[in-house]
Amino acid sequence: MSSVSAAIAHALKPVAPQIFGLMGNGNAHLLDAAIRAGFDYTAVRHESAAVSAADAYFRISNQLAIATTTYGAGYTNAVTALAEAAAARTPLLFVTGDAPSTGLRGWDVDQGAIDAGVRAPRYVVDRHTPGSTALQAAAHALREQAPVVLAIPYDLAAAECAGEELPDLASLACLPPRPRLEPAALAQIATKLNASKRTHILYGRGAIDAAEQVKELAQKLDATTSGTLLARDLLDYEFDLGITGGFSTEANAGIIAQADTVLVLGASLNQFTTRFGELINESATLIQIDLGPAATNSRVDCFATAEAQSAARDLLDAVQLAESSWCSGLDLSDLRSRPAGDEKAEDGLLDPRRVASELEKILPADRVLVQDGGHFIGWGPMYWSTTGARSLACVGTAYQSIGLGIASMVGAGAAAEGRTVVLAAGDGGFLMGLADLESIIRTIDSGVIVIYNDSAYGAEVHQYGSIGLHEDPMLIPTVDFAGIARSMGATGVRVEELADLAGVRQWVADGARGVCLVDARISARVRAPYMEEVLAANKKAAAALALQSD
Ligand SMILES: Cc1ncc(C[n+]2csc(CCOP(=O)(O)OP(=O)(O)O)c2C)c(N)n1
Repeated sequence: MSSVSAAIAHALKPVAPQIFGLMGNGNAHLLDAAIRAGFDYTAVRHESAAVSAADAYFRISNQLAIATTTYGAGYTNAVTALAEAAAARTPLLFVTGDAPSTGLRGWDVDQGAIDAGVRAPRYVVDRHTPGSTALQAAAHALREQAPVVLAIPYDLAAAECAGEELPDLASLACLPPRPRLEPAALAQIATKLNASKRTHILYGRGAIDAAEQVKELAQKLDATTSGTLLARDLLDYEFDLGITGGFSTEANAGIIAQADTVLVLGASLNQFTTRFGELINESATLIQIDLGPAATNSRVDCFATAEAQSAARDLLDAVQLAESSWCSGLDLSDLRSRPAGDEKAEDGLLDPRRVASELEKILPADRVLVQDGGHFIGWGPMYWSTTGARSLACVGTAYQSIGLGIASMVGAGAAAEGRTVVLAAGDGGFLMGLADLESIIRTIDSGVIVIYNDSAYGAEVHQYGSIGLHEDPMLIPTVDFAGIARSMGATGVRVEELADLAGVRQWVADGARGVCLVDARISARVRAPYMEEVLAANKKAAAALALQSD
């Protein structure tokens, strides 16, 4: 005889041995069983951190992790992070306590309804087959690339259960065959690519396992390439232009605008990637290949459903060696250069671009980058390098939440394999995630937290202060984050002058061990180029609306 919780732990240990969690009545037995079974358990201080850490763990390691909370209040504390994982399609297993099987108590909520509301598939264990149900949930997460909830009714957590025969995860998780290009679509796209004189290949997260194939296809087509934010640094290719869309350089965008054919592999072509429609020349042919059933941008001329790796391989066989010499004629000398600004902006506070570009020279190069959301979000991808695919995680951007990126550092740290984890955050988002600064300092071997501290919810100042809304709700009293970090045992460096970065240099020179928090006192006046694009698009939309109502 074993308990339901022990059976779940026994089944999941070989599948997802990493747990992030916070205990309570609903998961006390599960955590006891998991720790006895030898799971790697990381305690966090707010339940949303459990889910965000498991989310980031997958994004960096490509391995499934478990998040666990108690029922009711613990569960609802995690819901925003669960909605983010669902929107971002991150596989993880959220093992949570739930109301007893006899019905809701005063302190329970209908968790099934909430799971459905955030589009998280849900499995509920019973006392007969808890291990099999747990494995089915894990397999579902991997197969469908989704966060899956495994609910343990309160009255069953410690209940006895008889032994059960466990299914084989590999057969449960077996991916359905991923779609290949239909012959007619393959021929049609190959014809368009053969006719092209200046081809650009734009790859996204869906092409992250297709680096070799994309590079070979680009070489054969004499094509330039670029990646979306989440696929940056994928290719080691001399005509790769780097990051595309709102965070690209002007030189990069100028080259993409010359392309007469753009092949998009595994990218959804959202408004940031397309620079609100400005990225791709109006006369260019736009081809999109993605897993979904239809084009995700109305500008697409030719769409085909297929998985990126096989599509690139099939196209490689189908296209002719290009005769053009577009790439070799390009001037790439200025490609990565960006304005770094002076030390200070007009208000006497630091220019964030300069802070970011100085930090690029100081921080250890072997790094993983995690980011929260906010106006600052462009500075990291624009000024900091990372180490290949799966070295950048932006937990929160799919659901457009701030605050989740802070604890994502805990999950990225567990997956970083010796690399330094660098977190970029604003003061607003960091205050929201502050509870887990303790988890970060306790668990990260080598980490840097850069806070772009502008004493404001800067994104709101740019979007709403700029159109005359009252700024009081947008402002934050200046917080001494370096002091907070020191009080919790980390290194804290307040940076008001570039010379203050000497404290960070020293931390690196001392071996870059533990956590160094950089409290960068930046100006809110330096607006990121992507924000200019957002504001211009907002203005255009408002003008169109005004015209309609005239
Ligand atoms: C949970 C949540 N609450 C509120 C918002 C609205 N919001 C978007 S950006 C932002 C400001 C973020 O400020 P900060 O973290 O200081 O970064 P900054 O914009 O100053 O760079 C806010 C409040 C949100 N996206 N998510």
